[in-house]
Amino acid sequence: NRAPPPKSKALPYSSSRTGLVYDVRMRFHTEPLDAMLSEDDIHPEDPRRILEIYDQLGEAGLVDTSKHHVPNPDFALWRIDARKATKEEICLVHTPEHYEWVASLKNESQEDLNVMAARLDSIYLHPTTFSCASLSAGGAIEACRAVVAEHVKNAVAVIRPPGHHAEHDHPGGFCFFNNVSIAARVCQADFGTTCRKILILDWDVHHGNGVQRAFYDDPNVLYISIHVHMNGTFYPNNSYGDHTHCGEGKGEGLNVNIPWSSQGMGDGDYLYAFQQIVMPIAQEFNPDLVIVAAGFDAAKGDRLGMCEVTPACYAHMTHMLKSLAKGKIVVCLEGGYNLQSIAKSTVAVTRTLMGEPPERIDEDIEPKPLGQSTVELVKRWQSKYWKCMRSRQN
Ligand code: 6DK
Ligand code: ZN
Repeated sequence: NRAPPPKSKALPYSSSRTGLVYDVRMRFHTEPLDAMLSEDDIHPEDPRRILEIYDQLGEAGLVDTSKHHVPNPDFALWRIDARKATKEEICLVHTPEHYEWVASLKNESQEDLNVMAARLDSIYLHPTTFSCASLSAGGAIEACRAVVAEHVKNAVAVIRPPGHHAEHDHPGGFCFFNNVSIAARVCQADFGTTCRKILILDWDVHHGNGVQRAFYDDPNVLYISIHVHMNGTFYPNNSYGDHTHCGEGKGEGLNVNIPWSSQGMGDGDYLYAFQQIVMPIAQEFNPDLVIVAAGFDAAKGDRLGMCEVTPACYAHMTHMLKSLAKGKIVVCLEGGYNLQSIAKSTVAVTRTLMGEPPERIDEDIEPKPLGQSTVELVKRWQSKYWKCMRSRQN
């Protein structure tokens, strides 16, 4: 029994189109310049990430980048206005104390913010952090609501700061509010039985500890994450992302971690994990909505992820996910730090959402031995919970 969400400007609907959330105001949150010595020191979670993606969507002719709020029927993407998530919405996932702490940052000096940030885990702070994080969560909410209400066919939310590391009571890994988790909870609250079961598929190269924790005992949200997990030496540097974490209580069996024990994984490994684990389990779960925590830091060229995934592979994964939930899929940006890689990948994903067939992958797409052994290990663990994971031979 949630209060009605704040009214957004009434736009006509276009149930056959792909929606796009992008709002320039999310670019204000930025690492203070005095901490920066050279180009190499620029913080990876940089405002230019969403700008470059938006510019390349414009160059591809998918959106009219000259007008921000006028729906232009000559362009393929349908704009969805972002708005700030409300306290009530954010507190569906976070504690009131955490919300108030993020809100209080707007009143601090940059100097004090730097001192506070130094005590936190992989976080920088800025006077606009609260407003950007609220818009980022609100952008994810509006994208999901538009898809569930069938105002658009599916959607992509080009948002920052990211969210999947943020837990109920603390920030972490460049994240403040857990955008995809909040959006999932809001949709369940607002749409009830038409949006009960939600799949959150996380292909960011880092484990989404915050999403896992938010839904660990939840019977209605399936979290599947594919990520690098190297013995505590890869962010978030703990063991929660290993294959043994499968959920608890009523959520037992509804948490699926696919942890690569090394960097360098590529299209073959991701497509194999999708064919062998993600799609069979997702079909058996049969979600009403799919939300992708779409970090593009497993992309080729990313200095944090050091993996090899191509834009065509992201398009293929999107294409497979579109077969679920009657096509109700929302792609929300998480990480990804190579500006060219994230923009090219987002354009490929967006074209796929719009209905273009994914580009063919000519490279060898055999999984590596580590890809195969990881998939076998996860299948064995998950066979306790999923019929489709029990191979017929055994
Ligand atoms: N810090 C994320 O991509 C966030 O999952 C990843 C957070 C990694 C923190 C550790 C780390 C650096 C590296 C280089 C320079 C400065 C800090 F949440 C997402 F954004 F999606 O590598
Ligand atoms: Zn990441």
